Amino acid sequence: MKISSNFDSGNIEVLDASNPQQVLLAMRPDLNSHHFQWFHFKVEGLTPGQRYGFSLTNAGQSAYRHAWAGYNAVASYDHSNWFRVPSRFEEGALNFAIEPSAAQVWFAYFQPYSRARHDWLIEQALNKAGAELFATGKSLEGRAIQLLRVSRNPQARRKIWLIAQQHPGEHMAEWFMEGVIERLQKTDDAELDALLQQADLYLVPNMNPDGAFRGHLRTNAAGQDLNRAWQSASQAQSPEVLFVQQQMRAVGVDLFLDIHGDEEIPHVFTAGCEGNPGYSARQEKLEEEFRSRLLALGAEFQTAFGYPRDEPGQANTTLACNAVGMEFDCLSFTIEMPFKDHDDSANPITGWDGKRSMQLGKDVLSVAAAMVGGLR
Ligand code: GEM
Ligand code: ZN
Repeated sequence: MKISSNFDSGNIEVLDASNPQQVLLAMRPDLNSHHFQWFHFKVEGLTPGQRYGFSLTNAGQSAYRHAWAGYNAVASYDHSNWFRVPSRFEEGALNFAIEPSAAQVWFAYFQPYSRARHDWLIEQALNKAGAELFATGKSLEGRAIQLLRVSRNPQARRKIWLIAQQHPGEHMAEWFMEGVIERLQKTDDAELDALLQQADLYLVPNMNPDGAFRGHLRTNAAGQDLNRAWQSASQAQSPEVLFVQQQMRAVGVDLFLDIHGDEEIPHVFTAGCEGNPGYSARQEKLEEEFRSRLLALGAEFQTAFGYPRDEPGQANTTLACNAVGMEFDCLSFTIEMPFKDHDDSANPITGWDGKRSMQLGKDVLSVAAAMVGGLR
């Protein structure tokens, strides 16, 4: 058996592979940071039908160590079709086993969104969705951070921003963006037409390419959590955020959505700006309208479960959602998708996955279309 992780978003260390029934593994922390939770590795040389067991021995010390209960790892024989493998969190380790039907299998924390697919997605956006490359930032390690603009009416007044995967292990976020970009390729979409009559879209499909490539959970190559850098972005520590902030200040923002994944909560939910200094009744009404419209259209979404609401004035304004909502006095949300499943419509075979993330992206465009006239 050969175990490898020296590829895009790979992350695993092999501690002891002498017993194929219980291969001992460990997740590697983010560079210059103590966070870890993401894993992604390939196992080759398997005998189909035989049982193999794997143990992530340091799961109990991970960033969200309470998140493993009720979590099942994902696996794939072709790195394209992913399925859940029953997993158990016991004595600080996450254990799962497989009787493979092929000689090789990949395991991951969530269906990975590769850099190769990212490059393809940018091409799709430019060649098929009518997007233009509005600006390109650079990560610390020199990877491109594309800011796409979709502008179909020169008179459109609203600016709608969607950014994804500030947290590099939250791969569902770029799947969501793929859904957005796929819908933008439709030619007979009245909602989309209405939206783009009034608004330009600004899309950043991947905010943290270094972290994603390195198999990080939460930080960039400097060990900086980008979603804590929005009051102190710097070229040295967080050029990824600095780039987007500069573009936002040049363009303006009327609606901001920051796309994330949550390790613990088995539901799709939003987090808003209720704790911001200056949070207004107007913003509150817009937040309520967004949530009720997303519910009403039957999206995989709910409002019963989520983060505790911030007390008035107590928001952490280093977060993108809060910083942008405050600076631009606009509707601003963090959208959270689960690593586990959306229990309101659970699918034990796949759990929450890329396809469902894509659909949510499409559904959110419908809400934006319905609300675009009332954003200001
Ligand atoms: C969070 S972001 C959400 C918290 N937002 C509000 N408004 N309370 C983070 O950055 O830690 C979760 C995530 O990473 O997905
Ligand atoms: Zn996140």
